[in-house]
Amino acid sequence: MCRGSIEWALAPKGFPWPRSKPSATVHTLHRADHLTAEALLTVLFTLLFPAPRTACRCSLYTVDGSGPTLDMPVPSSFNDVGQDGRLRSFVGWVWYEREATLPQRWTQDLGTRVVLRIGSAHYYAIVVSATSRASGWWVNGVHVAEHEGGHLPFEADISKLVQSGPLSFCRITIAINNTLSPYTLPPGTILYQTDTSKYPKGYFVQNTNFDFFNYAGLHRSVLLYTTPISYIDDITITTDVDRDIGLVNYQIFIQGSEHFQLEVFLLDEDGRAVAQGTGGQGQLQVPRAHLWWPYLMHEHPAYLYSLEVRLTAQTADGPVSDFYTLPVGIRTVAVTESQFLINGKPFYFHGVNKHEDADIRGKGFDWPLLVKDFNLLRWLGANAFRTSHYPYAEEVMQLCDRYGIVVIDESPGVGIALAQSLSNMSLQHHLEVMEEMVRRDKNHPAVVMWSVANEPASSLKPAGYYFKTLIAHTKALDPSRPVTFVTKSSYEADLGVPYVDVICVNSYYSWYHDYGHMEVIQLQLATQFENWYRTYQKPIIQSEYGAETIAGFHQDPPLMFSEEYQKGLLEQYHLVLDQKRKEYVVGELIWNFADFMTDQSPQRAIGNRKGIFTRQRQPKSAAFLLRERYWKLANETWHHQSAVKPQCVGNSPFTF
Ligand code: BDP
Repeated sequence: MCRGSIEWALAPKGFPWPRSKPSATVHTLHRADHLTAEALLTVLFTLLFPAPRTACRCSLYTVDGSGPTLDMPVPSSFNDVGQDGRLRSFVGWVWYEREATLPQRWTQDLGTRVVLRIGSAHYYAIVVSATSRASGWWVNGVHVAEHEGGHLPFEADISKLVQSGPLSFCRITIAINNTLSPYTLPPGTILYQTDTSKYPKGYFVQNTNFDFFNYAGLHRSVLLYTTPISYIDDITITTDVDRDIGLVNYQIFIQGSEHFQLEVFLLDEDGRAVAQGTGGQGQLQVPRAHLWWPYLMHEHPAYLYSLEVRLTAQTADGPVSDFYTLPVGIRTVAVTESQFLINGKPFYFHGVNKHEDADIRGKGFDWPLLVKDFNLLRWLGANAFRTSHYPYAEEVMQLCDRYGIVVIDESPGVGIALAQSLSNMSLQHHLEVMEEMVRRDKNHPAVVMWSVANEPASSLKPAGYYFKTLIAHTKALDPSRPVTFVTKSSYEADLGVPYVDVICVNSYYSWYHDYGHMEVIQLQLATQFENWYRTYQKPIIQSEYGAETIAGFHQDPPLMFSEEYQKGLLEQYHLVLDQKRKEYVVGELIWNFADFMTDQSPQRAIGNRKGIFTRQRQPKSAAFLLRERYWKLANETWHHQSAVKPQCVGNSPFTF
């Protein structure tokens, strides 16, 4: 497979988000914000898929590239852009390919390191690159990277390849397989149907235990960027506060040279240096620090300093310099028996669960959609969300930092239903996923807690060891944040909850149980909270609750699926939440922010309709109910001395 002599790098240790900087250029293969002229010429990848459906990874090596092709935008899921139903439900390998003309300096200057960065390829990806136009695609290519898991970035150093010949040309081929197994995250199974009286020969379907469509493709940015050969590979920031002094602890990792000097400056929002240091690790002290506060908790939320890191390294070819700027929010997070504290003040999560999901693009990253969602969150008075049920795009996390939207950052550990998926093999992969996720998101002040899974089979016997190990590992990777997973097991049976810092519990009273009977919600919900708290004395978040609602369906008295029923159910939950938040309930996250696509089933009318917004982001009646509640909660939890309180003014988008 590896037909070249290139030294290829699999997901190096660090790789901070590439930002344009004096020592680096970013050349995106598709996005408008960094686009160069060459990239504009071809914005479409070609997707090729073999006609017979095959779930076998090895078909990659025999396929000759024949078969239908179509132009494919990136980022996007491939499923919904075409008119061929077979592509929508396709399971197996697809190939993305495109050519890029590189700036001459990248290919001629051996002191430049050229990196290919893939934001997300769902699910399994093999990347091959070539600099020759000879023979067809996939031939003469050099294997540059391979990655498992659809929601986290990976990189390959392709310098040697692109600098090996006279051409400023590079072809990138990315083979992606969306087949899931009991050992992938999320897990899935392939069911072969062998009864030839009912199914054609070789027929199979892919089954999953999670409730969202298994969209696949290149979901996030594919970038080419450069650094010098000696470069800043990773930065870890933790912050603390001592009276009014902000403490910023930094650790910087360098690659490509053992002899270097580092200078570090912390700039405030006006660009003034407020602290400085030298060396690979240290502590910066910021007198009268502006803290990073969540949205609606302070009149100046989300204060971000900038950490400027300047590297001067000695290499065989002389000195080189690299430069990186990282936004830094100074804040603390702590958990007591009954509270979640941010900057020492009780924080109540009033927010949503989301999905990366939209018409046509599926799980493909889309700036207008993202900005719309943030405007809706702020309109709603939401101060938090959970990245149900996988890590979201890096741009999402960046906006959370900027707007003060607090994040429970969840791994793709969703649908862990079989004992096999709690095996050592699965655990090993899950540990690696947490490493990738913590490495990617550790410096975001908005991230206040890790969630390692959603609704796993946590009452099965292996779950105790699995979650003990997984949570301990995550804490070792990042001792500065609490760790949880989201449970739907009973308080008596759950074997993972003893290891979490905060209990996150999902329940669907009067929806999946006692459906139609809203009168039982208050009793059942109060019992749920009391049982968990009596057993563990840990703060609790109602991490999901909600009701399926078809926008425009009205029934009074309320019936299931009507807007009135969704509102009525929410109101019943709120009555109990209002009692228990005075004691130990520290948050409520509605299921779901917006309607989203799922597999087809008799329970789903073109997707899950529990959104308070439609998939097109239009409000159902419940959105207005929730908005009133969230702004009321915001007024109660406003902590700054200033008398100015947040206000929800009519329908104005500028509500603070
Ligand atoms: C919860 C799951 C979520 C589902 C939701 C539902 O965590 O992924 O979409 O149920 O059924 O149990 O709507």
